[in-house]
Amino acid sequence: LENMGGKSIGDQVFLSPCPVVSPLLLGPISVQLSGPVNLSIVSRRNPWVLPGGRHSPPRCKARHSCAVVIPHRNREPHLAFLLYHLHPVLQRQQLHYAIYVIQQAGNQTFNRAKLMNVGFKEAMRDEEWDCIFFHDVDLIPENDRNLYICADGPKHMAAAMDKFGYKMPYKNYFGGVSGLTPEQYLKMNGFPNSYWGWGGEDDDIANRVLLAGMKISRPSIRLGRYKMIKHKHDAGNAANPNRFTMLAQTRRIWRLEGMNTLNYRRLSREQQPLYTNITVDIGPSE
Ligand code: UDH
Ligand code: NGS
Repeated sequence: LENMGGKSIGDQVFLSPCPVVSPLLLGPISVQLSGPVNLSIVSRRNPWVLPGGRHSPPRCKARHSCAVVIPHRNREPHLAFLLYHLHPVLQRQQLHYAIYVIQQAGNQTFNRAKLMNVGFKEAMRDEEWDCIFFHDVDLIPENDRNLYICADGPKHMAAAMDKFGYKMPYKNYFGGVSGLTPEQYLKMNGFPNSYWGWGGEDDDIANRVLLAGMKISRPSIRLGRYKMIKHKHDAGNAANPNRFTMLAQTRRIWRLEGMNTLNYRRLSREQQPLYTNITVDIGPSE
């Protein structure tokens, strides 16, 4: 047991803290976008993941915990592909973690930011996570040294996406994957609930970060690399024609609308082998 990094006192096993830098990290990851992946393949390759998609390092006490929230509807092949890559990355980073998939019920217009607010609330019911990551289903990390650990300011993880030539498309881009401590998230009153359809909600979130007096933190372009699974616009997620008018109002609105006005109806919550599946009715757009 001592060799495994633990001490036994009575029936309890006390593990020593994990190393500051995980010895399991590999650096760049080759992400092959061809070939079929399904959830049973992912389960077989991740035998130590517990129901609900939870995991802790087996031989040391994790220094950091995180919940990963994935807003989702009707993208099952992408979800399997993301889990195939993300579970091993989080394990190599020696994190204590759980993955939450937040499913929008019905076929009303999609609302990514509201689903992420729901994910925050649902994840925090389970545990006081150190950090909550908000993760598009189609973005695959390409370097496991891009750590799923929070920073001094809200962290934009996807600083270098392949579709933007592995650089930022514009200065305050905050889309794709981001991570916030509960304190950072609450300081900016969470995310807007009012962006129905594609576009603008990530810019609103970036504005909230700045308006709440925080600074965006980012990994280097070398580490913050993500590959996007190519896809077409989804049905039910047409571009939001109001997004520019709405963005002009963030300064006035952010304290009044967000986490403090979130309402939704939870339809189900299941512990799947690789993730916690939460289906919600977030209402029709107003
Ligand atoms: N999402 C779903 N289902 C939907 C819509 C969105 O699960 O029907 C989630 C998913 O996590 C996705 C995220 O919301 O990664 C963001 O939506 P998106 O991937 O549609 O947005 P993105 O900006 O792509 O990545 C827009 C379509 C680009 C089409 C380009 C055609 N060449
Ligand atoms: C901006 C959008 C963002 C979007 C980004 C990248 O123009 O929501 O493009 O889009 N902002 C507005 O529409 C106000 S992408 O190239 O991924 O389709 O994330």
